[in-house]
Amino acid sequence: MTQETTAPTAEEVAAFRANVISKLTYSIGKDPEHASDHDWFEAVALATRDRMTDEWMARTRQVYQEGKKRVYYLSLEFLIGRLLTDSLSNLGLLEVAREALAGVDVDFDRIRGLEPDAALGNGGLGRLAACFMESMATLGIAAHGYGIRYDHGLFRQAIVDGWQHEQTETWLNFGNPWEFERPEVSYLIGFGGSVAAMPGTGSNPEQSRHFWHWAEGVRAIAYDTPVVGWRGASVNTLRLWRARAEADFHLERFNAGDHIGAVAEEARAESISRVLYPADSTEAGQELRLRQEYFFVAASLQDLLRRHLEQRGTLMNLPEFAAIQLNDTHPAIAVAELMRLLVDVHDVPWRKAWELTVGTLSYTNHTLLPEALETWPVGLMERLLPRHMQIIYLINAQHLDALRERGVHDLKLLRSVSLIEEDHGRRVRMGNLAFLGSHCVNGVSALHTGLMRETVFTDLHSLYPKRISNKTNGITFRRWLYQSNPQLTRLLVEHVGEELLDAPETMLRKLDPFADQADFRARFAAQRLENKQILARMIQDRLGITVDPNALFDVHVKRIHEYKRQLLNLLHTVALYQAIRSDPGGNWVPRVKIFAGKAAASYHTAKLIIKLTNDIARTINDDPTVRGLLKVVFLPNYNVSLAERIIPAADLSEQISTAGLEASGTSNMKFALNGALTIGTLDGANVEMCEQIGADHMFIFGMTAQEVEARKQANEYNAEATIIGSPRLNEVLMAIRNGAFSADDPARYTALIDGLKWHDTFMVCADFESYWKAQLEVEARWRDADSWWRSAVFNTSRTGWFSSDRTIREYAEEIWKVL
Ligand code: DL6
Repeated sequence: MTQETTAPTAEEVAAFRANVISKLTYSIGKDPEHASDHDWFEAVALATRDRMTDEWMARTRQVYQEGKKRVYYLSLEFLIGRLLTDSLSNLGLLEVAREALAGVDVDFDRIRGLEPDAALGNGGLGRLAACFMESMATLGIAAHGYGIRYDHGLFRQAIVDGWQHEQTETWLNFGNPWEFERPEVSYLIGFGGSVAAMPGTGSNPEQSRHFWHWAEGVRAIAYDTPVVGWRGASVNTLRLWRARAEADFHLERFNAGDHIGAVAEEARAESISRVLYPADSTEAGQELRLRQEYFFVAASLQDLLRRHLEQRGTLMNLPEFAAIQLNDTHPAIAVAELMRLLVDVHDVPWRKAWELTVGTLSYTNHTLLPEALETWPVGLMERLLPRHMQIIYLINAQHLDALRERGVHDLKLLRSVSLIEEDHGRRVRMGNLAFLGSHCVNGVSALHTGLMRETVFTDLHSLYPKRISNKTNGITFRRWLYQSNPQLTRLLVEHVGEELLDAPETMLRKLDPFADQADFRARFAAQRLENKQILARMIQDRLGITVDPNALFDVHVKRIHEYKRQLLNLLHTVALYQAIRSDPGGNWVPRVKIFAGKAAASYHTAKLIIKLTNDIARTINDDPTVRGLLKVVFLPNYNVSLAERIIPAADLSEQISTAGLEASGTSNMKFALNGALTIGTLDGANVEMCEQIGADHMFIFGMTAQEVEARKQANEYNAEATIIGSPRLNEVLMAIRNGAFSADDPARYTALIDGLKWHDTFMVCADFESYWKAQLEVEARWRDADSWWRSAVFNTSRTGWFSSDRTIREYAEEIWKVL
């Protein structure tokens, strides 16, 4: 598929081929006869990077000359995936590259599959950052992403005997052709030590500057990756930091026989960028995690202040020319670090420094889950970042004083808005720090933002009522439609024209009338079948399971977490299995249940849910009575590239979190854009999808967030009674509990099922019957093909609003003030 407006000319193809061969020869040192597929991949990537570089430099010069305001997106995660198709497609060179390689007998599709996924993120939050980078380049916003260049990204998931095993991810084994190492761009980052007031700067803590005598220095080295926008609109920079020891290797110690000690310092420093922190919304990390957060924030702030000073000569106008977005609380230490740099290093008076800090920073909240709202023990902060702790105390004192001056004396309220949590040992609340240090705080869906105002930030919101706003997430259509689903893209372009590619937000709506045309629906269904056949082949190759592409592909792919309720889907799977077994001759809708996702390494229950999925899959797939009417598949190692294969092949998208717990979700948007129908709760962005697409074209079920909350508050939820009231649910739970799927270890799921009976924190049982009914509606709709495909078309045509270009435009206009 090409997104190029015209077919490539012979000259373009020849020129690109010459570039590739030149890279192969002079950068890789191979001649075409002896080049491996990997050599070809690298040569094409390098040639593509060259095409970006001219524009990148021109763009950098232009931003400088025009004195444009810059956006800095600070994120501990960028879930990039592969870049080859993305970059070529955005440059309009996809077909050029394909033809250029075909001319030397190299298959483009084979070599693009060799690129490792850059998995520098855990899930939605990291992927959002990657989509935002692409949208900012597309919209011509001068932006820099800042993060960490982890040696090892998110672990590779192997499934052994049904259990998840974590294996080291090695994306850098063959180098990274997209990046430029910048050894000359490096900063020293301190840790530990002590703090002293600078002599002669006064005893008032607000007026005195301090000197931080750190005990340990770590060097941050920059690596730059160009990020190109659609049709090469502009090229921005993703700057990732790698940690190196401050001092060179200790040759004298080594020569004296201390071979380990000589490298210990290097190992300690480099561990900061060694591995992406493996947990996601579970117990947040300890010292190393805090070191990572401070490391990348400190390097990024030094870097951007240097750039600003070089260009403007003063920091007094920082908010006018720089907007720094904190992606979750992970970079929240930026509030204290920016204050430290301004006050201690650049001699800015405290109050002015605070005004500049708040004016420059803004913060996005991505979760209300208490375990993911970061807090750091005061003791750890004092030991690792002593000056920052002083600054945090001072910010807090001024904040609480100001409130008292405004007549706020309610102790409960003052305690809740304090930066220090006193109840469970003294801890610094990073969410409150980010809130106070930012002029704008945003949630990621309308429901989530409302809940932020009503729950975690209710008191801060009452004091700063204008600070919170909503910016519903979005996805880049370039990757999630044009590149991942060329068949559908081609069909859409054929019907509404090339303009669709440039303005999908408005143009997709023009497809609405086609939903009522039978031949269009047939072609829409045909492209899906093609994608399903591709996925079916992959399932056969990877798992040896044969699935029928004509069956309903019911897909649940995302991180494995109790609140996302893969367990609810499994209960439905077993209920369906039991129903088919008791009436094997019934008129069943053939279904393939497809699961994929990683569990945090330390999250026992999530890992058990993966095992249960595989146990259920084995039992059902081996049972001849179901005659293939139901198949269950768990595809290992879910990542961006696998998502690009699965999403275009899905008929049904499972978005079934307990209402109020999924901040937004973004895979929900990707599925809908590709024409899958959603079965989901009124949670996160599902609510706005319902408004855009229409509830008739989705299967909404379950309790609302308000109902969930009301039940919790009333303390009236009794899962056991619910189970007793539902013979179907009871039978499913008993089967799992009694070892029907785990004959080798019949007690394997006892605790899991008893947990549902006694606590059911995520209200799985409460929503079961409603989910079962919604699934019956799914089957009824599937049988009525006209109605199904009509809804499928509406899902695609009405998802334009969820483009990350729309989201970024909102950030740019309302928060960053750059458009
Ligand atoms: O905003 C991106 C993404 C949302 O779509 C998901 O709903 C939400 O769970 C995720 N949040 C996190 C937060 N984890 N931590 N910390 O990943 O953000």
